[in-house]
Amino acid sequence: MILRFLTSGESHGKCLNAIIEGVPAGITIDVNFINNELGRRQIGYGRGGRMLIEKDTVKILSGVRHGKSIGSPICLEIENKDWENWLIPMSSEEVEQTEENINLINSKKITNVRPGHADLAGALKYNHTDVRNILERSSARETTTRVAVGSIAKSILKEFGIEGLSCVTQIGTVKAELPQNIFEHKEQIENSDLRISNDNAYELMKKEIDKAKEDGDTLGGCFTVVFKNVPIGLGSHVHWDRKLDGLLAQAIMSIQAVKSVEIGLGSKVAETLGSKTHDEIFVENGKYIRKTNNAGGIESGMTNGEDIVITASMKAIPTMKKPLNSIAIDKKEEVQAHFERSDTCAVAACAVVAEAMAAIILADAMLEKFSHDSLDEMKTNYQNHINRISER
Ligand code: EPS
Repeated sequence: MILRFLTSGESHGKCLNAIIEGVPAGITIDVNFINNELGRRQIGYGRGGRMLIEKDTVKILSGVRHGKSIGSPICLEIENKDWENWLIPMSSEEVEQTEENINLINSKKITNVRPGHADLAGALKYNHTDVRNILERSSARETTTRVAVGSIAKSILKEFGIEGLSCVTQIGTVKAELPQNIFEHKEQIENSDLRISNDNAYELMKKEIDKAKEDGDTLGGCFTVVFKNVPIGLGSHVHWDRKLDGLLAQAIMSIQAVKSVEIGLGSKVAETLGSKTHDEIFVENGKYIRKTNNAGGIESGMTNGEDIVITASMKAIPTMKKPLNSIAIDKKEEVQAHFERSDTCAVAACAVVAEAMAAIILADAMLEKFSHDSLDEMKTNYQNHINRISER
């Protein structure tokens, strides 16, 4: 990858960080845009108490001068406001062994592993007796940094008119329609705290979330991410690890609680005849066009100029107020799983994180195709590519 990044930070640690390498010089980096993206991740009917504590905002520590990237690594920092409540249990330094401190640390120690979370495998793998050492990093709080990095990727894509948007299509058993052109419904989606495009399913979805909350349970769902104006020829057919659909699927599958990722028709290809699956090719005003987009904008690992359409499903969050049966790993005794604080439903937030992950992969593919030292160089190469295609 050319656009590489690392993130660090625990859910209740001091802050979250990201270092992003490979951003060309000359990209407009607007701190308000990044903060707006962070805010979009925090919205969602059914989210928990943590979102009332945090108002995620970014500090840009390096790589940007006077609002433009300079080609050096960009370092981002997002403060955890909740850190103030965790100074002793999450201290990076040794703490004085007073009775008060020991009690504080012990009160935050976790041994009752949560089914469905990283707790059991993580504690055994990393040889921890306190499962908090796993929970802190496996928490979906980590997705804050992905959205921050994604907003830098979106800033690169924006220079080429490439735009992404997500829309929730299912919460629990309630389905909402995916509009034909989701960009025409952007305002409605952005104004909906469930990220749905029209109100028909809204009350039913809310009811289902309320019911789960009342029962101490949690809920999953589905969402779709669409990117438009993506040029033909990103990715490659020549090798497995250069196929863009594979890269997008990995990036989105890596988001906490995501259990399936589909592109275009997705699993429906199994039941659809070839004649109804493949998007026939036409020429209109000298341009190659399709009248359908079952491929979701990708054929044989390469973009074909149509919208990139990715659908994913998220499982219900495993931190539950009404806990499942589990085991305490210190005594191997039957217990109820640990509950701290949790969201009842975070599908809308997950959709925003998926937009960010898809943006990172698409921006990387743009840098690979059109060079990556400066935006000017990239734009020249991009225009040559577009001209060459239109002349054929
Ligand atoms: C989240 C922050 C977390 C959780 C949630 C998502 O904060 P806290 O643990 O302090 O409440 O609210 O993550 C989970 C429920 C989970 O199981 O990972 C966030 O910032 O999105």
